[in-house]
Amino acid sequence: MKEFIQEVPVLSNNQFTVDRLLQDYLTTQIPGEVYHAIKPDLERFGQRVMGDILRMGEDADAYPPVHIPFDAFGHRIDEIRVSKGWEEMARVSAEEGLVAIGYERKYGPYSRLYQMAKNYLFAPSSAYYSCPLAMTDGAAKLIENFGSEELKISAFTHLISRNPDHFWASGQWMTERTGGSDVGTSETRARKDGDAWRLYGVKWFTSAVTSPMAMTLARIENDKGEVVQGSKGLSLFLIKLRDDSGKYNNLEIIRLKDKLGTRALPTAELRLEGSRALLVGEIGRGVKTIATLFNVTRIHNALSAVASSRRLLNWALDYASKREAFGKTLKDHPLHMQTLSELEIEFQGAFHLFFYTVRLLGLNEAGIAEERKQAAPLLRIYTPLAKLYTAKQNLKITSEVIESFGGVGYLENSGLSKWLRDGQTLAIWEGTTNVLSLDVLRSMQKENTFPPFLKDISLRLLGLKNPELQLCGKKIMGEIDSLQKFASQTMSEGDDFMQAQARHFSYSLARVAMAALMLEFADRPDHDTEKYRISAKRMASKKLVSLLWADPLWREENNKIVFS
Ligand code: MFK
Repeated sequence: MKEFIQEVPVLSNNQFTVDRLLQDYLTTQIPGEVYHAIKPDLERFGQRVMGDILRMGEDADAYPPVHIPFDAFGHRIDEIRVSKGWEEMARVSAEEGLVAIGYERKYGPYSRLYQMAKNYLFAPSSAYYSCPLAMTDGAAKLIENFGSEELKISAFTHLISRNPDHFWASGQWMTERTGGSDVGTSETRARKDGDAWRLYGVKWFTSAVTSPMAMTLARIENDKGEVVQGSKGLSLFLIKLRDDSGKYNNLEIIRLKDKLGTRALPTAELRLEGSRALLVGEIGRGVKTIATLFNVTRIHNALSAVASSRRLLNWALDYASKREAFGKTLKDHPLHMQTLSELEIEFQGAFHLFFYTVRLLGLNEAGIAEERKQAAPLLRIYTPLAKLYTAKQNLKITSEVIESFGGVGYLENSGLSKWLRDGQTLAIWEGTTNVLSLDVLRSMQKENTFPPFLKDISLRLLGLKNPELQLCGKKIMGEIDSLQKFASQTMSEGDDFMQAQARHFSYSLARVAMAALMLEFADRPDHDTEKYRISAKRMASKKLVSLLWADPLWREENNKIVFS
């Protein structure tokens, strides 16, 4: 009797040419001559991420970094040994312009779409080298906006270099023992030493610690050693890890973190013992200034989430067309197909949410004055929305894809379990779901982002031409009404009330935006839209808005539910 052995599912050897949505999206959002110019590079890169880059990523995952604190003679050396694959990825990132493209701005406002499309192909093959790239991109943007002329030469040029020997990745050391969310309680001190600043303190989570530089926060002491408490006392510093002779800049690696996932990425605890640092931006404006950086990394976070979902779905689709059970392939089982199509629709929504945020970033940086003005408040609210929603959604998709492989999906050597471990970080680093939901409120309260958000969506819905899609648009307009009413009512109930429902509210905004963007995309006459029309209609027919119309007793009730 012939034994049953399953066929191994495979991924296409070109992640660009196989990605119809990505190609259609870029075709419709980028002028023809620009797309014509960048397409060959994307096509080539789509293949490369399944070739040598994938092997680098596999090597990096197989050989996680190791910390060697002392040499044989007892000298403190704090060597971090990383895999060959990880080292090579730094060089490839520079050569491929994965940060540079965003700053060369060769294609004006479309440069960010090009850059992020490339990173979207890269991230799932990179064993999270996407993390240092995200931080490098954020640091570049920060220095471009706030750095002195001297810093633009001594650091910025490295961050955006295409020359692997000149390229620097940057770290972002925000987290201390007092908290990753409550950054305002950070304890690190900055003391003046002649013209320089010296930092003293412990940084608790420092990702990509082998990067040559990092951006970090510290509290400046006055002559009497006193400091201003809270986030208003924090200033931003650039720190180089090593001096010109290659020695550490008065810092010690306490240990590498033993993390659930992203194990290829060297994340350390550090002690700063008088590390020389350069002040960036105004004294006491550290949190506000570093927000420029983390608003970029949050967009990269959404990128990693959406790109991972795509890669995993590609796997699940191939498996569904090969694996037989109950006498037919999985794709011929109605319930399996229903599950996969729901995941695909969710994925498409997240794809649009992410890439729309990227378009806004591009317009905000390189658009004409009017475009910049319009994009600014939208970018401010779409950034936390895209980050918080896609991270959670990726976890759901990852879990479903693993389940769709049955028992094999639960095996370590199927290669699937790592995605669940790695994906969990996307909902934590760069701000948890709750912190980001509160940031959505912050953007509404401080920067009045809600009216432009609603107006932008309404205009997109009102512009629909296809009668079926118009009907869907009408339904969403009704939901926008309820969002508006809810916001004005709850804002007047006070902060506590608004905060308690911030997550439901943010999810509702994200889902309404996803549906509107999908409808608009499906309505375009310039590409074959049947697949997108069906998906958009299905998305629009879902319950998009889910709000807590709580009464004033809600807080007491929550206490009873949780603690009594
Ligand atoms: C694959 C992708 C990977 C990405 C790489 C990840 C590697 C991991 C690296 C890490 O470092 S992970 C840790 C990241 N940490 C965070 O994301 C911090 C999470 N916590 C928050 O975001 C808190 O909300 C926050 C620290 C901002 C709260 O600080 P405060 O000081 O209590 O809040 P406050 O007073 O509201 O804000 C201070 C100022 O910043 C205000 O401006 P003003 O002083 O002018 O009033 C705010 O408006 C401004 N601000 C806060 N968030 C902002 C912002 N401005 C613009 N955009 C924002 N998002």
